[in-house]
Amino acid sequence: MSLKQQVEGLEKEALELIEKASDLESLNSIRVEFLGKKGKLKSILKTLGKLSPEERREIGQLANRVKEELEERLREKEKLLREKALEEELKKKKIDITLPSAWIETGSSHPVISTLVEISEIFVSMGFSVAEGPEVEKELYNFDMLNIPPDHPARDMQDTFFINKKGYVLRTHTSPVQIRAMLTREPPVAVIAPGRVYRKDADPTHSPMFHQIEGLLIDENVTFRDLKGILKIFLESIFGKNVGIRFRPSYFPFTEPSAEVDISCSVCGGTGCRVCKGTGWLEILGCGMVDPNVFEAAGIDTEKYTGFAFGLGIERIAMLRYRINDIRLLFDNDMRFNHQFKGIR
Ligand code: FA5
Repeated sequence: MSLKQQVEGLEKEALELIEKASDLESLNSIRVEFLGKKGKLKSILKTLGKLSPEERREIGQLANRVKEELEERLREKEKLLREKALEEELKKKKIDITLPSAWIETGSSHPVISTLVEISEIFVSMGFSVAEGPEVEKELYNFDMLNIPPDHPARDMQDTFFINKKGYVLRTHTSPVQIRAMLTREPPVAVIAPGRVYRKDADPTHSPMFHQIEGLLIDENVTFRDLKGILKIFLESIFGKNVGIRFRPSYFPFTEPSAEVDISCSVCGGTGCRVCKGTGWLEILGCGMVDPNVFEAAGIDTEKYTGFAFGLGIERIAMLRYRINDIRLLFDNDMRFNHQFKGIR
């Protein structure tokens, strides 16, 4: 067989094999077999030296054409096989977008916590900073230094949970943080103290664990008018300009004069319900001018400084905002209730 016939035969054989190749692997072995360094085409070309110059040119040209053609065919076939492989892969991984998705429960902040954060932000925007104190508190700070000595009837105003450590109680209000602030800061002082407090109390508007935010401002020439102004700004930002606000004279051992503040009941719109006990109003905070006895106990100059303090009940505010008619709903952890507050902030 002449060299020309051998090259043409090789071309035919290779083209047939390329045509039949069904995967990339066999295509690659065809490439190696025919065009590789030790491939069939190369070994034929090695014998070129034995030919006359004309024959060498002719076979040389033929071999080049065959090489180019085979390369071209291999490229085309490779493209085709790659597309086919991808198609099959996609077919295998086909996603049924009509299938129901896996249920992922998203959490949300509790209405009491969102209310607490929102209230804190309002006071922080007015220049108050946030202070903290422990929930297991010294009786000294929870009562004595707040002008409530042992055996004073005022201790009965807040039914206390005592613990097995003498001299300590579960704090009944956030007011002991006032004492902590006075003992550690120099006036002027402007702090709020949000946190949990505990009392032996349970009915639709009283919970044994609830949250308060304490406020304390000490400076020269602070008056009751400043207290009213600050609370008015705060209440209007939470409840809107049309909210009914009522200051009622009251008594707290650590403030003089003292007041309690009521808000018109948004649960019933003021007509009377079990939240407002038929009165149309709900008490949300206690406040007053810091009693000089408290300043003296904490070593603050009563000649120079005056101050106001307030303590507000977060749950009561959350109840009015979201029209919740029983405080206990806030702590039952019923998911049907909790889910209603998703995305309120
Ligand atoms: C006090 O706790 C005072 N420390 C507040 C204060 C601070 C007065 C600074 C003056 C100066 P009182 O016991 O009234 O006050 O409680 C304050 C608020 O907490 C109430 O207005 C009410 O909104 C809320 N509150 C009281 N008891 C409960 C309870 N058991 N459950 C839910 N909220 C309550």
